[in-house]
Amino acid sequence: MTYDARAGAGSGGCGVAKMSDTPESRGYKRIATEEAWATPELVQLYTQILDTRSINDPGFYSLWGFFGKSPTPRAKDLIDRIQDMGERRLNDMDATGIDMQLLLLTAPGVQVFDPPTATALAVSTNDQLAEIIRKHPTRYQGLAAFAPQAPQAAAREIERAVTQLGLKGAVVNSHTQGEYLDDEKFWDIFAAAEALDVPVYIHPNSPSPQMVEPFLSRCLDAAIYGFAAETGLHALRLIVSGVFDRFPNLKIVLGHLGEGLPYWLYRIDFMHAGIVRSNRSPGALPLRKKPSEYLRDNFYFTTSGMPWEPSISLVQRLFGHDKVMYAMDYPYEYVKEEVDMMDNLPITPQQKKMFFQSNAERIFKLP
Ligand code: 1DF
Ligand code: MN
Repeated sequence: MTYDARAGAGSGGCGVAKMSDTPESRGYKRIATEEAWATPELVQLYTQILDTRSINDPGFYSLWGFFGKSPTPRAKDLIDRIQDMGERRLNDMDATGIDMQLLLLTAPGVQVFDPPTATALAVSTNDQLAEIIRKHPTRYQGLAAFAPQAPQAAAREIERAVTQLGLKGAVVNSHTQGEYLDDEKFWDIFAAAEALDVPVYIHPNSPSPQMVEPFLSRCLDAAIYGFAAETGLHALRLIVSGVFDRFPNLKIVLGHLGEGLPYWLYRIDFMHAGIVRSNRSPGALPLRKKPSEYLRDNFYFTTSGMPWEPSISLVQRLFGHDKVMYAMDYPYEYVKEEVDMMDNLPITPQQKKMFFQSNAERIFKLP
């Protein structure tokens, strides 16, 4: 497969869905579960950071630098699309046959700001998202942003967003200023999600400042690989820290088919057992289950940016057809042919409906 995904993404030349392509004719709705949006306010604040270099996060500047002083046409196009929650986005969804988007505030969300700013921004962003969804409840649903920098306030905001605004879970963009959620100071967040019975989506971010340098120097920091290294590490840290022994009903969603972890499971289980047996580190204490069993019991997976049958079928085989959901990753990924490819996955009609529709409806409790 040789195409320029970046040139294709957001170009608008992605083809138009056939008139006959309806949920009724195909037998399922297409629900895309990792779709990015941003408020004008957030874009403005990111622009300020770019102008003043006011944070210490090389990964941020690499990720958002494309939108710097003289943005390319593609950058302008992306920035327009990510903020447009009206006609343009709805038309783009129609053009690729997407019935509903689950909206996630784009990476790194509010996690780069100081705690009070980030907490206030999460609240106002979630209010705006709820308003957008109220206008188009059959086309949009969404997850709550929150600020891990202030864990107690974050837990309260997740509860407010779910119980009062009707959002369907929460999204975190991996590390927060180099910190990971396996630190117990963050666990009120997991307690809230578990009590509300809603998932936490761990969305990628650039590798943390501690590890980004060797990625940056070969331009491997973002979606090409760095996101998966960072986010897979985050998920694995949660597992070996015992988060799921403490919160056995906590549900985590990973995009990009599990950020590489499914492929690694045999080795992770084997090595983890040895590390624990030899008492190698206070950071790796015994767990009730094997790492792979937490991935099976507590995790769900989406296909964002990974429209490739061998990888999709591996994850379905390992964890079951009830654990894998469709995602596009609009507007970063916006390629009609990828939707076509997934329509033609070699699975039964019943499994296809689970993949595109009913898993998302069940896991996110969509209306
Ligand atoms: C990109 C991709 C940028 C994803 C993102 O946030 C992002 C990209 C700024 O390709 O430039 O979240 N992504 O989810 O794959
Ligand atoms: Mn994404």
